[in-house]
Amino acid sequence: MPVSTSRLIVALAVAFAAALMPALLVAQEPAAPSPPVPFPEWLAQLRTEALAKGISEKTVEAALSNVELQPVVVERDRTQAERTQSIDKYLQRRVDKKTVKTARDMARRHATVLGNVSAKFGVPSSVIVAVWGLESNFGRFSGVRPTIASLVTLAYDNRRAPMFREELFNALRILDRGDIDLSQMKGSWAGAMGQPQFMPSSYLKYAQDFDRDGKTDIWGSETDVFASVANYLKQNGWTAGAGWGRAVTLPKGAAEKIESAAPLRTTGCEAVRQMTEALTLSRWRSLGASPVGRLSLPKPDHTASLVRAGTRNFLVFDNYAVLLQYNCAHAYALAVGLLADQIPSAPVPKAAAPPAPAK
Ligand SMILES: [Ca+2]
Repeated sequence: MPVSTSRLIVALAVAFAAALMPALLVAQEPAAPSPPVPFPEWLAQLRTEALAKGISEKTVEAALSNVELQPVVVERDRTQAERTQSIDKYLQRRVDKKTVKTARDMARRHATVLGNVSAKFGVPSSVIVAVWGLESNFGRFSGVRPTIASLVTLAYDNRRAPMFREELFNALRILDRGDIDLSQMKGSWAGAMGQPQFMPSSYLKYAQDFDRDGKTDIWGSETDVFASVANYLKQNGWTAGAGWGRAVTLPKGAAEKIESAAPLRTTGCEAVRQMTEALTLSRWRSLGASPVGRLSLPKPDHTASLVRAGTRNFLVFDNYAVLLQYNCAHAYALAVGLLADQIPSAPVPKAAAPPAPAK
């Protein structure tokens, strides 16, 4: 992997150079830069800023008076690149038989509420269940790290500190709303919260109180979780009834033709820049793309981009880019799509379905 390899090379080069240097020079090497402000001082500034932003004194006091830095958070953040694995392995592991079975069981168990959510937001229940499965193993593991302490740590000691500082203020706003108790506000070491793993800013934008109990609870209410996931996808452009993509095969030697017909995109997050520009399906067919399995491709004038993922190729539609908005990694978006394809969608209740367009 390029990141770890380059780090290793740098580390080896530094060690080698150090070995050649006279001891005196090595001793004078500056230490790694430490955060410029001591933590207690930094925290005091943070508290003042939170109050100035209109967050209540009660919340600031409860959340920040005894907060401590979490060394494990820093460690995880610094080593995450090294822990990634190949996309083929990831897909094998995340979309295995056991996960598919659990996903189907969950879709059946929650069929009524999923049908209602799907009717309101226009996102298939299979996709909602797949996102839920990938994010928190169907709500069984949504993270045990205290969100405030994780975000404080990342905002204090991190190269993306401004982003995490903003997320910390958002987390305090959520506490202020009374949706969740401080002791229950938990998630990943990186600040992603609850069963859909929303960052606090996503929670404030997209989370839903679909069971109408007055609390938007993405930690404990499956109904709220499903509606929050569906609303996230809808607000980011999910098109009802359009699917996400298909696995395809390409003929040998097609690479060159594809490269000139459909160059890689130049804007967007890293995963988007690894996708080709969109072409019509009829153009892809003329380049030799052929769907794998029994699922046929949609209408010939539908457009799609090519994603090369490990040993497999996929033609993906606009909804795929919406999955990348949730988590910008092909391993993730493909796992969601491939898992969703194996989950029958709950029927959308007629009464709750949007009215048919007038003739
Ligand atoms: Ca609720």
